[in-house]
Amino acid sequence: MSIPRLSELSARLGADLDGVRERYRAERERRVRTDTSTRYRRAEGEWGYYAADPYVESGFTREPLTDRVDAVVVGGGFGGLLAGARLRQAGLERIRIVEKAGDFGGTWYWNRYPGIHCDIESYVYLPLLEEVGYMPRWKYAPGEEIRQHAMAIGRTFDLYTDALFQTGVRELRWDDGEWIVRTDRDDEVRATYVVVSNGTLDHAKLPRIPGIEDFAGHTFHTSRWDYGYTGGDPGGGLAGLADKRVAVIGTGATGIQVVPAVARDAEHLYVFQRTPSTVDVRDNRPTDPEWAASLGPGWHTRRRENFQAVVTGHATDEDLVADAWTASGQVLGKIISTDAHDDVDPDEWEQIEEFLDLEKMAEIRARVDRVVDDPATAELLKPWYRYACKRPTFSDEYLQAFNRPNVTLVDTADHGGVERMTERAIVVGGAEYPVDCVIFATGFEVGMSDVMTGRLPVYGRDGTNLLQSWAVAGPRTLHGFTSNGFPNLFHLGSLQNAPSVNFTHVLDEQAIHVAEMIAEARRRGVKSIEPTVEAETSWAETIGRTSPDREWFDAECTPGYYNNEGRPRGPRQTYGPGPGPFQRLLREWRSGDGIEEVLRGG
Ligand code: N01
Repeated sequence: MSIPRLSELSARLGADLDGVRERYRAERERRVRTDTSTRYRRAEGEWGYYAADPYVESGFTREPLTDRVDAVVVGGGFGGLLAGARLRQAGLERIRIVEKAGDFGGTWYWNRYPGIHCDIESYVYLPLLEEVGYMPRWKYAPGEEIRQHAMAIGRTFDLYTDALFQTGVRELRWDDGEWIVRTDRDDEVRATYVVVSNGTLDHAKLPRIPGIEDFAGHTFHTSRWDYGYTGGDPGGGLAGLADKRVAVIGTGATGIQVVPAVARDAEHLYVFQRTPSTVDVRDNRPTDPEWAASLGPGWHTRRRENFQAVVTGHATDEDLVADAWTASGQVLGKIISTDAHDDVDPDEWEQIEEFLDLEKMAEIRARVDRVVDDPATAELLKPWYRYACKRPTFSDEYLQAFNRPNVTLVDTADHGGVERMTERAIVVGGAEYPVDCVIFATGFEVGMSDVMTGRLPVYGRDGTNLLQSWAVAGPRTLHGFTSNGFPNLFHLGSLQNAPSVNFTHVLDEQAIHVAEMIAEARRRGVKSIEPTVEAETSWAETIGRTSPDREWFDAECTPGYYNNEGRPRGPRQTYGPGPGPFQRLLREWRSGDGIEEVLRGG
């Protein structure tokens, strides 16, 4: 993909750049919140019922376990499953995944709302397809198919045998050369290695809407869909809503998928929007059996590497996925770090990117006009911000839902969101909308693992508390995985690492890296995997030097979780060149002298 020249772009667009910038600024101002710290509450304590597991019977009990395994993996989502699978391939025998849900699947276990699909192509999103021998049935898989695949990984790699479900890890403590893993069921499991992969979209957020506790109708969060109330299943058929007035609050990636399903079955649906999402083309289709049969070994790795290269703006001759994500590769640079344009003058690239962004956003808004019949509703659904300010979304049903007579869009931007709830209604701008049911599509605490929030305390050598040891100078890791003083403990996730939009790919590369470090240590009879302080310092410098400065960009975006609700958040702590170069760096480190640094203590 070649980069268009600036002169070509400005001629092509003839855009009123200042006018658009001014409009973006004005739309942002409408949404800036001054009291952001109090806008959300966690679904815990007296709000804990919003987080209760609807998929298991309550009252499950079992005897506490006291035993010893090779590895404990904290979390049974794709990160934990990939860690388990790669450790199994590395020859570990006793692998215990500890998961607070009733089964594997992570986000796909919890999120079963109607309409749920993965918006990344299934052939690159679902991991271990060749190993499990599975071909997804759709280009964009429904959530249940993804959950089933997670369970199939568990079976294929024999991860059920030692798994503990409905169990939360409470503490990790290094003791005499191994980890003691304590859980909320009083287990005390000793493990040589611990891998922490407890997710970043785990804790549901509820807005602090005044009067929320007065509402006497039915409410739930999308990540705990109440099919007992709505009827139906993730495929739809919500017969229980036929005589109900329903409110959906939130129009992010979840709201976009939920709204069409509820619109089909509810007597009336009110969609409460604060910021419209970008809604791009979906074009889902069943898997072509001939294409599937034509794929040779290694196709999955090739395809997901190609996807990663294209969405990070790296010129490639082919775009295998060819969808709305890859078409936007050149304007995703503010979401996924990349070194793809390092050979262009940075100021010139900023201008080129802004023009490309402008073009993309104009296309997104033109689609709203084409699809939505009522011009006033269409106007409200148009996003006015730069593409990478918010998580892009994709749907061929969402905008169409607003053409139905039983669907009303209620814009809340001028009121900082839903203003108030009463016993029977939602209030915005003084107008009351009586409803029977309120569905919160208000998202999750994002980007914070339980280790980083302190929910999961970790004590290393000499009882040092991991979070406290990072309190002064910030996180200290080698490549985001390991820390001095915390031997044989590995983190998966985004910290001091290189995230991307296809997160299962990122997690798999991380799981492979951890498993290969452990395999090498075992080959050499080395007991302890732990970086030196010097290696951590050097990595912190690399992160500090390369981590992208997005403060100015974030400051111009509408508030949302991508820009920390509009508050400055300091350096991003990611590896600037991006996921491809990071994965290459890890491979070279493993095959070169680098790995010597962490293998100590034989
Ligand atoms: O959550 P969100 P989500 N009054 O935080 C609104 C992943 N995901 O569950 O934008 C009115 O994005 C809020 O408004 P605003 C993906 O990574 C993936 O939708 O802040 N509205 C926003 O519209 C995604 O990014 C898939 O102005 C209020 C919404 O609630 C992440 O999950 C599918 C409000 C929250 O949106 C989270 O997405 C689905 C109030 N008081 C999700 N408070 C895939 O397919 C909040 N809002 C891979």
